[in-house]
Amino acid sequence: MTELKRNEKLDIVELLKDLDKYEPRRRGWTWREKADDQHMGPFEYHEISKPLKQSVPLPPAKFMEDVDPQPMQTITTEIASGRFEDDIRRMRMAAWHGADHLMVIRHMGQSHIDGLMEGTPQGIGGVPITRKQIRAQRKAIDMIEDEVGRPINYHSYISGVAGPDVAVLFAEEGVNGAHQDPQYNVLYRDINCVRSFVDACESKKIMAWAEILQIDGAHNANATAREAWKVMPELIVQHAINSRFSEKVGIKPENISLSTVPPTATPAPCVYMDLPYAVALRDICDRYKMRAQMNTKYIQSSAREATVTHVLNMLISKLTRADIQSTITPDEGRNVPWHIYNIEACDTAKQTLIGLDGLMDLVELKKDGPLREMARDIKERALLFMEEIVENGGYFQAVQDGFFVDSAKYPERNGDGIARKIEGGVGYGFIFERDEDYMAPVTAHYGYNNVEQYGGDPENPSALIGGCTFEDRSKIVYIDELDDDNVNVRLEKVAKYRTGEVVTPEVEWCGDRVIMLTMMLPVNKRVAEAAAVELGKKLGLVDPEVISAEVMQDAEGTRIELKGRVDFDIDLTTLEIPPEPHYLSDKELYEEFEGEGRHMKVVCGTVGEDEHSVGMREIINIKHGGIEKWGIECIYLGTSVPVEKMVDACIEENAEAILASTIISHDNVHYKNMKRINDLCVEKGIRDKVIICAGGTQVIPEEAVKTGIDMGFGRNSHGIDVATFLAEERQRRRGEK
Ligand code: Z97
Repeated sequence: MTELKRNEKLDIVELLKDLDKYEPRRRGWTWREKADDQHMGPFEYHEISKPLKQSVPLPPAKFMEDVDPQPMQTITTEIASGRFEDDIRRMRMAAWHGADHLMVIRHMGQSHIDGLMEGTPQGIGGVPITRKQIRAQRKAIDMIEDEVGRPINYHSYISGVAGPDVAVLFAEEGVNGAHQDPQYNVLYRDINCVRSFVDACESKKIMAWAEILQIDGAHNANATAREAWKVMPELIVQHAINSRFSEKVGIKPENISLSTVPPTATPAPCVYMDLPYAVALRDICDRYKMRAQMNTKYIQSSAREATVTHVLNMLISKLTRADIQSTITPDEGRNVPWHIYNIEACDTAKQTLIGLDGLMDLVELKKDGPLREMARDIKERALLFMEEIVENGGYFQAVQDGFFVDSAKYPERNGDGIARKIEGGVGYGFIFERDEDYMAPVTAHYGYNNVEQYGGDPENPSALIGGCTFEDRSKIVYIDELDDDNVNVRLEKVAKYRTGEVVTPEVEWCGDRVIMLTMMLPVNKRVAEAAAVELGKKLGLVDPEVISAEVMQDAEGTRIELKGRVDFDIDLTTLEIPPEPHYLSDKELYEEFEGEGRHMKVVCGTVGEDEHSVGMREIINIKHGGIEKWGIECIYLGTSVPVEKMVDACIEENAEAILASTIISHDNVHYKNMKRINDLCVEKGIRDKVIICAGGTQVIPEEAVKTGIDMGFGRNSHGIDVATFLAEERQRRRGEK
């Protein structure tokens, strides 16, 4: 397998070669490990995990020795653009930002497909779970995890009538996590309930063998319910049913993860409502892992709003417990799976969880009062719900009677639950008792394999056929894509982008050319939406569309986010890239000016007959990133300072540099002043001891040095430019550069 290089794109064409021979490295889920050393850069942490080998730290890290502490929680990102080759690149970006649980959510309801899919599902769009797709992605993830230095969990869904077949495929291909919950099939996909539970026995047995971490589907009740905060008792019931069922089939509790969701969002007083719920759930289900799903029910199209909900949800995760933290983005609200939002949400999770590091050493949840009373109330309602299911004749009957996803708070009922018939739904009538001569010479099969009568060993049933695909991978049949709409065709169409000849914007797929514009239009929402589309057209965008509109004030204005496509590429071969500005780091500058015997004194002022003062002060003043920041002592002489006075002050103060500001430029007086400063220094015999710099809006550095001074600083110069120059000029004079 080729090694990825941080400055080179992942080569998808190369990756797709020899997929028929690919074998996954491992089975099962991997958790982050606590770092032996909780000390990183200038900080002491409390519960950070082992650091990454390579990553993209949070933006402020540059002020803090570039540290990139990783929380203990696994961070999930959901990736579902419908083109697996593009998703692979997004996976790499997400991993660099701290994701180690890559969940492939499909475009269309995978569980509507009744059998295993091979080849390309031409015509239905989206990505189903084909062996090819899984292998390509798992192989890429192997490379990515080597690159970042942390194992990455690959995740998909074991649902639908094909659930058990899918489970086998996942076990064979090294999938590490999967949603599996027969209640999801029943309620949301109208698959027959008996069939769903029978299938789940087989699926869960296989998951147990492959040590796939299971996530349930309780959060879907929250996302579907009319008033999501009312379903709290039911959420606990759904978790309980799937978890106990899974344990009985053989999944270890540590591989069972609850998909817990804070049920509501602001403007509800959400922490007041969500925290007791989180406490109640953990009281009842503490032996299982917690996958904290973000609230998706109320998410709208605003990135800001989604982020605040996310952060509030993570406060609950920290105050209680979460082993896996999800990162849902506004994409969920507007159905646009865009790279940038995935990455932003991973950063939001990392930033918040690290920001809350050590929280529970500082605060504790009250042992009495409303928190515990509300938690107790939720638990009692959940228990009563469960008892009623039993009294009513069991789970299937309860589903038929519409117990679930009812919009009232249990025990109240509105009669609007999702009711599914015991004798109905997809797959009804396709459950058969095993015949006497039934035989299943396979590993991880639910129930009786019945191999004895054929001379087999019940302890090792697959030995009868020399091992099933779990033991003998040569029996796995790999089928490549067979239709025209396949990855090779798609890659060919975007070849020019992959080779780096040209570049065009991309949000989801290579070469999709989509861009987003943010604007404020000083009109009401309806007018703003129409005007924004018109504006997009005038800018030459193809198919401009408003994706988010927020009222600033009904008459005064609306904030609009507009998306659209450009119809051109940028030719990279003719692009002129200006050199990167050169700055020394804070650390280097502090070392230069604060080290033993390194103190630097400078005299500064605006020279000639020139009353401009702001520019010079901005260069000096610590508040605006001026050179004082790094310990340079500045003797400020004011404005209209005669050049003689500048030079005399330099001698008197024994200063190392003269910084002259000169804005007025008629008759080239600015350059004349520079020359006079230089000449005076020569005359007075101090030129070799003093660094002379001059700056101003009309100063061209090349012209300035021609006057004999050391450096000129033009428009848009800042303290950092001057400090970097002073430090390096000093080093040059010391003979170090
Ligand atoms: C999450 N944001 O992270 P289909 N089984 C279960 C599910 O919850 C889902 C599927 C199967 C969510 C994921 C919604 N969940 C998105 C328990 C989907 C997928 O192929 O779309 O029918 O099944 O949990």
